[in-house]
Amino acid sequence: MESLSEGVLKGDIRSTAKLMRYIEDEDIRAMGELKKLYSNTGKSHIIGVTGLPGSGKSSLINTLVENFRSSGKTIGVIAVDPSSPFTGGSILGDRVRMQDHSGDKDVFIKSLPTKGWRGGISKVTSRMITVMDAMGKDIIIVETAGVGQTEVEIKNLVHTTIVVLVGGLGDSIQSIKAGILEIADIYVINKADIINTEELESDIENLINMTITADNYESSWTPPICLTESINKKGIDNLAEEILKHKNLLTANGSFEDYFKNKSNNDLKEMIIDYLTGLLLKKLEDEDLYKKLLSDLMNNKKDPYSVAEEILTNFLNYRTSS
Ligand SMILES: Nc1nc2c(ncn2[C@@H]2O[C@H](COP(=O)(O)OP(=O)(O)OP(=O)(O)O)[C@@H](O)[C@H]2O)c(=O)[nH]1
Ligand SMILES: [Mg+2]
Repeated sequence: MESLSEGVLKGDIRSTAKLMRYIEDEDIRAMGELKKLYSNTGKSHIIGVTGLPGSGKSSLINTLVENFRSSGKTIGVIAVDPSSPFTGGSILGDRVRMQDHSGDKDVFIKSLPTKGWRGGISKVTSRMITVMDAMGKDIIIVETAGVGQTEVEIKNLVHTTIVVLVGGLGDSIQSIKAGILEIADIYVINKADIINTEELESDIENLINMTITADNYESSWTPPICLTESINKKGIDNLAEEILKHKNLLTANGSFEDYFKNKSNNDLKEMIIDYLTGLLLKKLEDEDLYKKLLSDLMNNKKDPYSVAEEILTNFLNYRTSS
């Protein structure tokens, strides 16, 4: 019988979906397949699309995919969805907004909930990228909402980071606080049809100028600002061009390949840390001192912070003196 990885390499949707389910469930069977896929990776251009909830990321991706498809590129999309009723994000929502491509076998869309990952969302996303890369997708787009940690993590997961903003309402100031602006390779100001973009544009220009004059600025890339109306499909050709320019620069200066080396290194560390954490905890729990301190904690004689400190100190002493 054909293995899942063999199916993935042939572009089989059912094998791919099944392997992705194993990855989501942290099913050990995923590892054997991922091992076999790794040598077929390192070709896709990975693009991150982040920005505040509701800024139009999914609509923009939908339109971008159409643009890339018209030039014959195959696409994978990973939508990390906030799954919160307050942001309006939902697995169904993203499917609906990207449904233009549901009948296209060269577009593979995978939605992931943000919540409930033991090992963190970046590990699961990284493994999904491996699968789509091995599947032969030319371009892989990762959508994350800029809330919490994810927007900073996305920078390390992709080659090209696109930050989607909307003018008005002091949006730029909010975003600077959230730390999204610093990570942009390309700025998009979306909904240009309904909201004035000038103020935000000049704010971003100022920010870019500040970054360029900073002493530590070494890059030869100045982030462009693209105005879009994703629902009217305006400004998308220009955005696609900027994405390609960025890819060409990364390829020319070696960063395109470096990304994959860093990814391998991160995947290695993540797997080791996962395993070691479990192993160490189990060993610690077998220690008499641990049991005693745990019982003190349970009897309200101690607080968890002091106990943790005592355990770690003792454990480290034990390690260094032996
Ligand atoms: N007028 C206008 N509306 C837009 C534009 N782009 C998106 N929208 C609308 O904005 C709303 C949010 O769009 P989404 O694409 O779901 O935004 P998102 O950033 O993916 O949202 P989350 O995934 O929930 O964070 C939808 O109702 C879209 O139709 C645009 O260019 N102009
Ligand atoms: Mg979305």
